[in-house]
Amino acid sequence: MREDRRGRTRSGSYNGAYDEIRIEELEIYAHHGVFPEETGLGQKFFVNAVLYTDTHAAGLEDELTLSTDYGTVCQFIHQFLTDHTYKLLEAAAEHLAGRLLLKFSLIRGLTLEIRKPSAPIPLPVSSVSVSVTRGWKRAVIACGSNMGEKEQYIESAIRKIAEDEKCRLLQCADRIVTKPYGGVEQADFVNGAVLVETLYEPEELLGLLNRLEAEAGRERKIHWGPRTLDLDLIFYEEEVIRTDRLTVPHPDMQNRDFVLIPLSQIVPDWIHPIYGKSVSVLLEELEGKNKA
Ligand code: A4P
Ligand code: MG
Repeated sequence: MREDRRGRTRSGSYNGAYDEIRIEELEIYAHHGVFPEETGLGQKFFVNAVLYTDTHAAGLEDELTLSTDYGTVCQFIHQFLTDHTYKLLEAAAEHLAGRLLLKFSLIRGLTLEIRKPSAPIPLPVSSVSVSVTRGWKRAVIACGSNMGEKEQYIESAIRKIAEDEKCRLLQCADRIVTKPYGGVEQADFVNGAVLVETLYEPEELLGLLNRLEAEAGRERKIHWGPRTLDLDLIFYEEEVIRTDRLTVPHPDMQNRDFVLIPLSQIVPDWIHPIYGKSVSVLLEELEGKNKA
């Protein structure tokens, strides 16, 4: 369940998009396949797409510029699948889905199916297909620095995140100066946080954050020690993730005012998926504990 931008909470949405534009059985002659006869001669493909969007304004105004022109989308799909050659339907679907989401800004998410009715299988099968669902996901990233030009390290990281084509910066908290947390004696930190929407999966987003830390000359010497730049993934949608490389929500965020203060400015109502409490409530509770 989540709240849409009209203030209601409904289930089954795709990032606040409850409406669908459907494209069915778009026929395209193209050259995707593993076998030489497929890439050489080519064959027919059929594309089905469900575009998750919000058609409310376009519907009320009866105005195409407020919606996504399905004709243009069909042309785009046709052009893409004839300009490129992929061995796998998985690759064709993955790359096409990403390009559609980058090109058509009102599409929040999509389900894309590419079907091959004449796949070279020596058995009576009417068709094979791959279907993927992709879309813009919301994520919250916290940033910190306590070495050198602290503000500049943070500014530059936020600029690079905003410039990445698979990220859109939605909100940016004010920077705050904080005392070091964690028992290591070190200089004060500058902390901040941003809300982004992204086409990256969580591990890919972590990869981007780690790259930006490396570009800022970050060295991992002392756990919780001084750093030019620290970028932590705090939330990724309502997901709870525990892998060797990544824990989301960040496991110590509820104990850190330098995370909760910037978050309370940009996402005060975001519900922590494990504690079931909003960021503002977590901050109130932490402030209560710190006073006690
Ligand atoms: N990792 C797992 N989950 C995540 C996640 N959600 N976001 C892994 C980012 N990274 C995640 O992190 C070690 C590994 O954690 C990463 O390689 C990644 O795969 P690190 O940043 O290299 O190690 P670290 O910073 O020494 O440890 P840690 O626990 O990440 O420290 P934090 O949490 O970053 O805290 N005091 C103030 N006032 N302000 C601060 O910003 N920061 C810290 C460091 C200590 N005290 C502070 C501040
Ligand atoms: Mg870190």
